[in-house]
Parts: sequence; structure tokens; C-alpha cells
Amino acid sequence: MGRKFFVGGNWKCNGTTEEVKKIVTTLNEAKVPGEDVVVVVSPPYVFLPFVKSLLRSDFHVAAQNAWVSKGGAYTGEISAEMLVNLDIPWVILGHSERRQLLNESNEFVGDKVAYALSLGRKVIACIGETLEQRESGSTFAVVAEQTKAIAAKVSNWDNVVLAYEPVWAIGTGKVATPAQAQEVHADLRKWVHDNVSAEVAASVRIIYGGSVNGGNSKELASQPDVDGFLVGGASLKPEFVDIINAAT
Ligand code: G2H
Repeated sequence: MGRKFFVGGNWKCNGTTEEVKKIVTTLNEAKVPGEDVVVVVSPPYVFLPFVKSLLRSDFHVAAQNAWVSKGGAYTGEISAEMLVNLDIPWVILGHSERRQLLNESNEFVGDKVAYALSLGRKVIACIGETLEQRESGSTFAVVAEQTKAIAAKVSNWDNVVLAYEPVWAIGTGKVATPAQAQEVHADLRKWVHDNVSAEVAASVRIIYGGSVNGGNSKELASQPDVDGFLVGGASLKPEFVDIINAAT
């Protein structure tokens, strides 16, 4: 199958120029398992060109969001065309913070994924259930519905990474156990197998996000269907390097 391990750092709405320089310096000096892992960091928009100019060439950058269609009169938004113009290859879409705080629906996220892909961007598409949904036993129904809305708009999955991020584990320090993560990832891969294709199920990377840190990443990475991570808080710290090395 050969799914290359993928580690994304989602800096969210954090950082000053000085802090950004410090994080990039740490990354540039880090020893990582070369070709065996894809590393993508996602600073806030305003720092994207700056980070891209300083960052080592084997690491990549991602935007944290992009508008759903061609840019224009959408105050405060950033378009996928701008990402093309600035040569920003990746974009995170459908993060639960945007789904919850900004009311992004499954369909809207599906449209955003399709539009970014149509402009040649690579997408980290986020899905995940709330605590209430997990406790009511609807975890997989929720995740399948979110994935279905993406699958409805996407025909080529080569440039899609699926990030399973249980909302109850995000920024809470309450990480999913390796068994909990593996269970959802395996169910999700089966869903892709049954609803998209066996080829896509075998090749699509399903990464885990939610309070990943240097201490828990190795065991999570050992799960057969965990193909990497989307890391928030810990991606701002030197332990991000340990997470990059978790699969080795
Ligand atoms: C989940 C994750 C990064 P954190 O949002 O996407 O954040 O690692 O801080 O839980």
C-alpha cells in the first residue's frame, strides 16, 4: 500500500513574527526521517509567505482555510487563487473550529474541498464527532456523513488527506486512545472502500488529530490505519520534531 506518513502542524491563530522565526529555526535544524514522512506546517495567513521563504525545502506549508469559490467581494476571506499565486500547495479545510464556530456545514466543506482541488491545491479535510455524539453512539454515522459530503464532490482523491479529529480531544489534553483512533480510522477506510473504491481506500491517508504530543504519538502511530497526525498545540513547540519522528 505504501501510504507515506504525514505530519501536519496546525498553528491555528497563534504567533508573532519572532515566535514564528523561532519555530521555523527549530524545524530547520531538526533531524527527521527524510523521504519517509511528509511534513506540512500551517501558519496563520499573514505569515504564510514569510514561513515559506524561511522553511527548509523538504517541508511544506498549508493555509488554514480558503474560500469556497473564486475570490471577489468576500471580506476577510482568502481565495484558493491566492494560494496558487503564492505557491502554497496545501490547505486545511473543514476544521471543527470552523464547523462549530463559523457554522460551516458538511456541504459547504465538500464544496470547498472540490474547489481547492480544482485549482491544484492539496487538501487536509477534517472530520470528527463531538463528545455528545460519541456518547450517544453516533460517532461513525457523523464521520461517515461528513466524509460523504466530501466524496459527493470529489472524483480524484490523490491530493486529499483525511484528518479524523474527535472534537472532544481537540486542545483538551484528552487524546483518543490508540484503540479508539484505530477503530474510527478502520471504519472510515472501510467506508471509503465501500463508497469510493478499493484503490482509494488503500491509498488515502487518514491522519489523527486531537491533543497529539511527543509522549502519545508513538503508540498512536503504531496503529495500522493511523497514517500520521494533524497537530495543534504541540506543533508550536520543539516536541513537534518528536511527533514527526513518531513513525520511525
Ligand atoms: C486538533 C489539533 C490540530 P490540538 O484541532 O488540528 O489541535 O492538537 O491542539 O488538539
